[in-house]
Amino acid sequence: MGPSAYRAAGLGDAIRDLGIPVEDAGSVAPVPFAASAHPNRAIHHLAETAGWTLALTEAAFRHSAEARPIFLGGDHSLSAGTVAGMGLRARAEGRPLFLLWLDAHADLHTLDTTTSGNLHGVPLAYLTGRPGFAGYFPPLEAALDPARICMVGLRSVDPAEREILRDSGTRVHDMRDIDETGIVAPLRDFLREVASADGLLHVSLDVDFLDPGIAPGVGTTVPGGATFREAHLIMELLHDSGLVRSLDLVELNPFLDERGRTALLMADLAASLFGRRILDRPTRSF
Ligand code: B3U
Ligand code: MN
Ligand code: MN
Repeated sequence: MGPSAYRAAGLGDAIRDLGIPVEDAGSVAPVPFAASAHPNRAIHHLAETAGWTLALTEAAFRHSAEARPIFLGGDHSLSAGTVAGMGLRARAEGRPLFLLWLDAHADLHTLDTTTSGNLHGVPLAYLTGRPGFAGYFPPLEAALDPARICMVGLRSVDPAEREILRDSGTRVHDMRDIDETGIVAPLRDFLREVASADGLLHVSLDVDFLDPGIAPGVGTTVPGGATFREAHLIMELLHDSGLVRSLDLVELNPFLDERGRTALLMADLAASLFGRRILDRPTRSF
């Protein structure tokens, strides 16, 4: 239902209004994937998620040849496919892929460490090539270097994820960091690194990155999230950088939303990322 809610919220027109041609490529259909049964009994929807991952990897690679795709979800496990596909795109262009993960969570569980069994908690472990996915998820052709990931917004991290993050080289800015130093300097720092490596940047925006007071339409709200202004500022800085190639909008649950306000906010944030601004201003290099 998430993609329908974004369509109803006018996501396509919001970007068209900026003078950017938009094509709705419709829905991706999962392909069958014969995943083995996993000994961790908590895991559910494994074969289905693996099938989606395969289909989304191919779709992301194909659509990113000529466009800057926006992937609408849906569960954050979809990033296992979209980021894998963008990894193939980056490889085809001979450039490194960088990933900005805007989320309350680290989504770094392996199939062995997840206790909830919710596969939205595992995409980053899969994408960085951590062990334990073989036979259960599609083979990963281009693993992402954890040092090319920047996480912003963390405020709910499980012990196993904390362990993986330590010494990973990933840039991590939890909410305390944002409170203490703000988001502008660390984000500019990361963008500078992407630019100097001539990288491709994928942005994955989980609804629960935002404070539940402004974005209630998600199953895993965590208090103390990004404000309206912080989130828009991030999108504006991303736009000014000119580095973003692709975007996930994930974890929207319209059943939990209030009169579509979360869908609308997410669509507005995407519009900011694609260039909507309050006033024209000289683009400040970062
Ligand atoms: N780390 C917990 C909670 C969680 C992760 N991602 C979301 N929630 N959205 C888990 O279930 O893996
Ligand atoms: Mn997530
Ligand atoms: Mn999350």
